Amino acid sequence: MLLTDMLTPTLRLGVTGLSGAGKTVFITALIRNLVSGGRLPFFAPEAEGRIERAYLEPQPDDAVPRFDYEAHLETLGCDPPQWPESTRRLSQVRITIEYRSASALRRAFGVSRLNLDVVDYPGEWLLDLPLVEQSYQAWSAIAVAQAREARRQKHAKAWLDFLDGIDPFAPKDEQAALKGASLFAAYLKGARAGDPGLHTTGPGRFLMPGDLEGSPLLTFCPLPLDPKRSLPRGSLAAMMARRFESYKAHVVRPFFRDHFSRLDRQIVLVDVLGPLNQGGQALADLQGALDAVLRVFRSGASTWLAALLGRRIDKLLFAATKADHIHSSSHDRLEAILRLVTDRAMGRASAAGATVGVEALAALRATREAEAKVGDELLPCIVGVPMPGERVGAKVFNGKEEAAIFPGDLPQNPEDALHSGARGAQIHFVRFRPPRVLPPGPDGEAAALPHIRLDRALDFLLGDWLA
Ligand SMILES: Nc1nc2c(ncn2[C@@H]2O[C@H](COP(=O)(O)OP(=O)(O)OP(=O)(O)O)[C@@H](O)[C@H]2O)c(=O)[nH]1
Ligand SMILES: [Mg+2]
Repeated sequence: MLLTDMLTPTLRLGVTGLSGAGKTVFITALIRNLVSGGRLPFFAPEAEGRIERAYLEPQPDDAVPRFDYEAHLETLGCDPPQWPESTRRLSQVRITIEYRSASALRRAFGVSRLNLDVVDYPGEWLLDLPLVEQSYQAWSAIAVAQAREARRQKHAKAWLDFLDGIDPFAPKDEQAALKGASLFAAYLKGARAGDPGLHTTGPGRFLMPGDLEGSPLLTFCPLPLDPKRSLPRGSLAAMMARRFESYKAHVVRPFFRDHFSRLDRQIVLVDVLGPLNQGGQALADLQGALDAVLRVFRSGASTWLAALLGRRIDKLLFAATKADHIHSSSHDRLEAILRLVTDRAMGRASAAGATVGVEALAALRATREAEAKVGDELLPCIVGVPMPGERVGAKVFNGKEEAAIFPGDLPQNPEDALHSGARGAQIHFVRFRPPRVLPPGPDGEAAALPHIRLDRALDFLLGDWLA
């Protein structure tokens, strides 16, 4: 190793977000914009022409696969363009940025370097964060109550029927554990597939097992228990509790210790628009799930994570993703809803002394803006190619033709978003095809990828490290 490698500072950026929030697209767009010099007028080091070059380093950690940037770009570059698939395993990437410092003194020592380390993982695994601080009994009580809620009950019926037919205090029984775990996993997956806006208590690996497919670590499920009653030795409940603890020890703690405990900066990506499409209940659900996850990141000695944290996250950016689904005149309202949804997490981070930012962004902009005249009124529209099968009224799109869409107005008062009925807010978003990602031209220059405020996000997260 060269001395310069050892002296290069490393910034660990946490990209946090539930499944579908836009992590993989964000990381791909971030790399591409840094490596191929995107249009980033609000990213000061780039705008000031101080970035010499940025490139992907060979993987620093032999045990973790490299983020498959090239494959994601290739997917986006297909004809017709496709979005990357939902992430199934953890991966990591190191981008080295060579830049000239803004300070004359540091410039005198030549080009400076920064390593930027980013991890991508299936968003479902985040649902495991809150488990670490819960006992098996407490988790069971929450999970069983949640499964009985109206929106989830229809998916959970087979598992709830199974629970009604067993005695948690009967002697342990492997077949019962296997059956319970498989019905519980089927419920979580069914709920997710039937209603993508529905968040459950996890465990995340039941939804996205990764390399734990079929592992005994996943043969447990919640049971209807009195949280205050202790579990008799040798009972089914005691066996389940032991496996829950093993899952925490062997799966959850290492995941967070290795990838979340040493973050310097964090961007929390939130898809606010998806739940908005489904109404206030879905938004409240997102609020609850995010709060449970982000709670673990609070500082102070009382959390297990804080105890592990050598470094402290000093800057957090909360970002509402996919802002290209709405006209820019609504971006302020989108930010206001994001503030409401992440209110408590933001409060905790600020109180702990971190700098907190809020932004509506699109890492990869799939639409452009237009105005459509309807009667005497000019409506702010967005124009893009809706994904095949998307509909507006009776119209079903074929994935090939462009359409101008008025998705509706976001509520002026963000509180109203939480209280709207299903599909009641007169808002309807459709998914668009990604923009065409052109291969580099004969001169090797790649065309810049369109985005909305990705440059501001980069400036907030990296700007001062590149000063
Ligand atoms: N229009 C638009 N859509 C986006 C953007 N970012 C993400 N999306 C959409 O959101 C979907 C999910 O994005 P991903 O980046 O795969 O989400 P993720 O957080 O990695 O999800 P998991 O891998 O399941 O955890 C994509 O397939 C796109 O449909 C964006 O900037 N603009
Ligand atoms: Mg992903």
